[in-house]
Amino acid sequence: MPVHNADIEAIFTEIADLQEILGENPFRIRAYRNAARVIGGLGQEIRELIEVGADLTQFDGIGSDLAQKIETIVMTGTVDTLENLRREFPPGITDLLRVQGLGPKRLKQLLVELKIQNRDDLKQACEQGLVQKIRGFGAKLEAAILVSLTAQAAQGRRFLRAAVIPYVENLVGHLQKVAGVHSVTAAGSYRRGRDTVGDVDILCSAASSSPVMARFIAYDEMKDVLAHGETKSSVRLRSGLQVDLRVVPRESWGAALLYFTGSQAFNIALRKRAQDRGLKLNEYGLFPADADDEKKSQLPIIGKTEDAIFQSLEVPAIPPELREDRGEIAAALAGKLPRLVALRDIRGDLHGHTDQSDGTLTVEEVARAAKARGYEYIAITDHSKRLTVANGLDAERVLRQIDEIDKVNHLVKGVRVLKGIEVDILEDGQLDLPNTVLSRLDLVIGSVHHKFNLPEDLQTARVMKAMDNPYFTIFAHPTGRLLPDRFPYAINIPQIIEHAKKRGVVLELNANPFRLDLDDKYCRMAKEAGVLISIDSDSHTLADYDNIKHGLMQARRAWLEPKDVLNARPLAELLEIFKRRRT
Ligand code: DGT
Ligand code: CA
Ligand code: CA
Ligand code: ZN
Repeated sequence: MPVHNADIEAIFTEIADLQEILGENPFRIRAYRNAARVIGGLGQEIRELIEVGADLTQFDGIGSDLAQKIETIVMTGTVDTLENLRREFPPGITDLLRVQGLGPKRLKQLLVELKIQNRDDLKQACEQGLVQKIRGFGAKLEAAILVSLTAQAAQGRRFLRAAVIPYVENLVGHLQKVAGVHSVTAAGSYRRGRDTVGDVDILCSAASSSPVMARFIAYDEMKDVLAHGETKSSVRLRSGLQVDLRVVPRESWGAALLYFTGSQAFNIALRKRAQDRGLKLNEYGLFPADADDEKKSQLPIIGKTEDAIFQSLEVPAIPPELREDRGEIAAALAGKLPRLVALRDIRGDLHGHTDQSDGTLTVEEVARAAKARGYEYIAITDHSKRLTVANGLDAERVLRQIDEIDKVNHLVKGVRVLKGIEVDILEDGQLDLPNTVLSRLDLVIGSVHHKFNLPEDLQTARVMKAMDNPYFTIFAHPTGRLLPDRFPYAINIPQIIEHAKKRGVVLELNANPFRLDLDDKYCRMAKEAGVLISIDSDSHTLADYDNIKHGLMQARRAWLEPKDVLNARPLAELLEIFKRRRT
């Protein structure tokens, strides 16, 4: 997950808090708090500054030591100073620091006097009335802590987009049934196709809002109603997912959809475009800038569809996946919006497992599944022998599988089964099978499945060495992240992209919704460097072949066009690329 300024701010604040509990040097503590504040207030993402090689010591309160730590956090998601401090405390300490009303001083009292280890302990102590008895606490603070603990349980997490799809579809269906409803759709980060969503924003247009609100509140997955108004409500579902609903009149549908789809940064940029043209854009529509609020209702507004608003602003319509203020408005104005890759462009899938390793399908079943999807080709890429937990293949079993694939290619017509392997990259950058075996295959996917904790330079060198092997075709799930919370291992992706370009290696966008690796930003970086991306399902079961749609969403967010995607190429071209790589 990319590190945002808010993450760095939170880490520095936690370091300061923990040092304060330990009674460490007040000047160091203040330095961390200062830096946290400065970073929290920056208008630009630190990780982007680092990407362009900016000097972080230009900012107030950031010396070379803190600059170093910031870079480490951006690369790895954490820093030793924090990890070492955390080891001095019970594992629940980070959660406890987030409880409102508890500064480091009070938390220290709780740790010492009540031996509190985590939120559950604290909740219990509050319920037993032990907390109010501590010097300086009192009944009021105890009650406030209890409220904060309850609210916190449901907050602060992001949900996998793929995991909320069933809820969204179900809820949209539920609301569509209300009489007088015209359109219902999910907006927000969900519509933009982000890998995770903070909450779901549902937009509805209807003649009257109250029946829609009533049916929303009566939805049977509902747990808490957080806010309930005439046109706007917020609820929490039993799964913990927050859903915001807005009901708007039909005349404002397009304007509201545009606004609530966001992103916020995109909205600001588009509003500026409106201002520059003497117009005012908000969630109700597009107005002359000088219209005051009273007269507004009488003016003809443009707001019924997103397209109508884009047209009035003389901006070609920008797909939701691109609305992040990453240059899409300028590209649209220059007539250079990408023709985004779509499912119909995908001609095959190059990463999938069979029952020979940890999958469930036979080679023949894989071939038939691919044919049923209308694919031109499908690759079998089982694990290699080091991955014993997945029953990885040794040389002999690979050769047997090659024979089997030949047989299936005779049997099942109309789709080509490609011979591949997902070979482990060993710690020294060697591959887990000899080249004499790899040379018999059509393609070789390389993966890091162990030794995740190497320092960044060694991890990067390990993978680059593996890429030097002429049989190495695709680098799979390059950062190893697992959503929503396993950080990527430390690896220098810009350097990997550069090396991939040099060697003609393809990078994977693993479409498993827990991975989506490379992410959208790195895929775009690869595209710009001229490195091909392979969007692969990494299937272990029949249902997994559908993962491709999650991968496509990220590919679109990365501005990828069919020409940037390896498996949008016809078979003959694909085989040519594989062959070229080996010579
Ligand atoms: P999330 O929920 O964290 O995954 O991200 P979003 O983008 O869905 O954000 P959310 O749910 O807070 O708001 C939905 C959209 O509403 C957001 O993308 C843009 C719009 N929006 C919300 N607050 C503001 C605001 O203060 N200014 C502007 N310009 N737009 C906003
Ligand atoms: Ca949202
Ligand atoms: Ca929201
Ligand atoms: Zn795999």
